[in-house]
Amino acid sequence: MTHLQPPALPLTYSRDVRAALDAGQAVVALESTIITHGMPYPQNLETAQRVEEEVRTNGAVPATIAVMGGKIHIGLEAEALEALAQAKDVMKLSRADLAACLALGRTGATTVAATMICAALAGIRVFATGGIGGVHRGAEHSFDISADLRELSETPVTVVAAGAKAILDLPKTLEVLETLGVPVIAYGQQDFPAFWSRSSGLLAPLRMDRPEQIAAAQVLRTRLKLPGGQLVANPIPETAEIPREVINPVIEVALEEAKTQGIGAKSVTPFLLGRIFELTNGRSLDANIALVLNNARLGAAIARAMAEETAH
Ligand code: PSU
Ligand code: MN
Repeated sequence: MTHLQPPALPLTYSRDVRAALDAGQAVVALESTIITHGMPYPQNLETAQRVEEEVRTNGAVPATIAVMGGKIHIGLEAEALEALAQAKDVMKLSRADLAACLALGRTGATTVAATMICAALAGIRVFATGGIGGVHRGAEHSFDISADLRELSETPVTVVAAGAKAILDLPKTLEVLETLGVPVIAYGQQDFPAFWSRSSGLLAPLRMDRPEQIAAAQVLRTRLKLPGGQLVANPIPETAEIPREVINPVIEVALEEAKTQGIGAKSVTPFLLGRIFELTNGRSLDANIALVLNNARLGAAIARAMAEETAH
């Protein structure tokens, strides 16, 4: 009896990423919402290129993920990255939108949740980004809780971020992560970082100081049949930090504007980040770039450790 082959996944790989995966080498997934819904052109393109370069310099292959031309791209060739950075009408894709974007033949940028889904499909287990989505302030009224949190509990990818974005309610975000069984690991310190600042004033539930430990924990999680990934909270480098007392009043102003202007749903995060950029005269963007580069370095180290771990 012949078995029907399942239809091929709508994935397409860049040459580098295909070769690295075939050889069992370290690969780090990168999201694309940060490119299309986070930074203005051309800083978005320059940053994306620098982040990819940072991953390479640290011994891993970068796989920037996006939906273009009816396919999920695992790694973008240089021209595709340039096209995405200038594209108009790009959908912001989370778990709910990924299949719809493909069906519509539209261009879509992947959030943390969608990047995790695509990375896992491609066999990539480490992903570096800026900050994850979480529980928004006032969520007790708006119910606005990012799908990123549930994704971390379901999809086996270790996400390296500078904590959750400080525009969020961080205590509630940590509570939901705990409820969902997501390990939250601060890297090299006790405190949970707050994106632009090194500390949120909250303790992280777990601390690790070496990439090998983080890699081993992800491998063990899967071996124990625990679904889901891990959040690695890597503090922004000191030289780029914006102290809490400086950024907090700015966040308050942006939140107030979002409220009066009735900004909701998917637009909240891009709106707030955009306003904070304007209100800090670009300082928040410089900090954002520095922390993403820092996360790319750590992501590469974890991916190398994971490639070692599974080679034995
Ligand atoms: N970085 C940006 N802009 C963004 C995001 C990151 O500069 O919009 C995205 C991330 O991709 C994150 C998402 O996964 O915000 C969370 O959005 P939401 O709260 O709508 O789930
Ligand atoms: Mn939301």
